[in-house]
Amino acid sequence: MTLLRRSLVAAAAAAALLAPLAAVAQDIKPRLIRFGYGLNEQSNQGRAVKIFAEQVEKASGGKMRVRAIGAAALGPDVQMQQALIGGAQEMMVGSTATLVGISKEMALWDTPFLFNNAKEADTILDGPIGQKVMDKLPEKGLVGLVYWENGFRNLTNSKRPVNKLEDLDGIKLRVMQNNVYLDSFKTLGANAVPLPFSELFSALETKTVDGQENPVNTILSSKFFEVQKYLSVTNHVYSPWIVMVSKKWWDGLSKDEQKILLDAARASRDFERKDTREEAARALADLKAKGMQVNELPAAEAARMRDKLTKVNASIGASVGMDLWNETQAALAKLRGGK
Ligand code: TK8
Repeated sequence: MTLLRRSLVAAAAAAALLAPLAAVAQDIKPRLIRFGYGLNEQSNQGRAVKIFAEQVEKASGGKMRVRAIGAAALGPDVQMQQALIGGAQEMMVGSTATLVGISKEMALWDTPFLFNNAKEADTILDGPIGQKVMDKLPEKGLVGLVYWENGFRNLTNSKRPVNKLEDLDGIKLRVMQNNVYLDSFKTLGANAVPLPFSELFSALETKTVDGQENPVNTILSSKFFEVQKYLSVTNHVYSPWIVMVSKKWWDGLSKDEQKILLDAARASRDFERKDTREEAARALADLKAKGMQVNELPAAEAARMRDKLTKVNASIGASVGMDLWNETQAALAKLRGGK
């Protein structure tokens, strides 16, 4: 054989070999899931996204890969929600409160003092009412998988301890981009300013705002203790996070792939709630050790705050629908009445 002929034969043989390989490679090219979140990697949110990612990769035998992208590197909650709707991003976890502009029923979870404890929150969120609220998402281009715990929210600021309602007067307080929060804190006398979470640390640092409200876990993991002196324990609302998928993308998955995601989301939820509660139990002591001055509101003042805050309830009922509102109140009454 001439040299030319030999190399032609070799090339043909190589092509014949490579063709099926290319087809196989196409087949096993993993599905990439860009999973965005707002807090940093060291937070309870970051830890739980990691658990989710590991389970998805394992259960799919590496055919689904999760690229976890934290610290709002894909944008704050509201921007990621739009990216999911448009199909430019596959998954995210964020506050239900920032989702209300898209799905008004989510405002149910903004109700001040709705839940008395974590058990009530779990029961309602994981039960038919939580599902009903989540079921409103697909018509908006989103699929909700599970609720995680952000937690009961507390106030911090750089001006003074909040011991009574009047101490909030004129405090420039960052709130989430959500009308219930805006109205609630205006009602309490604060100068409420909506801002995305990703801008919060520097807004506190530069004193663009005096204070904010978030669960103790976030106050710790986002290092707000570096720029906030006073922490007032108010537990004014229980704030859930919601794990969501782009519906555009979800609809193209097989039933098996969807099940892998749902199973992993449920496992991550169980991990996340346990981890968050363990961290919350030590967070106050940690924050004190880091120099924060912590106070509990006297009971009479807490009652005044509660009284003022629950004035927004009527407007929440109107916007989520009175059926859903009444169903929730009835379910809670039943939980509290029947042991
Ligand atoms: C993180 C936010 C955060 C929320 C807030 O993206 O904005 O204060 O509590 O957890 O969703």
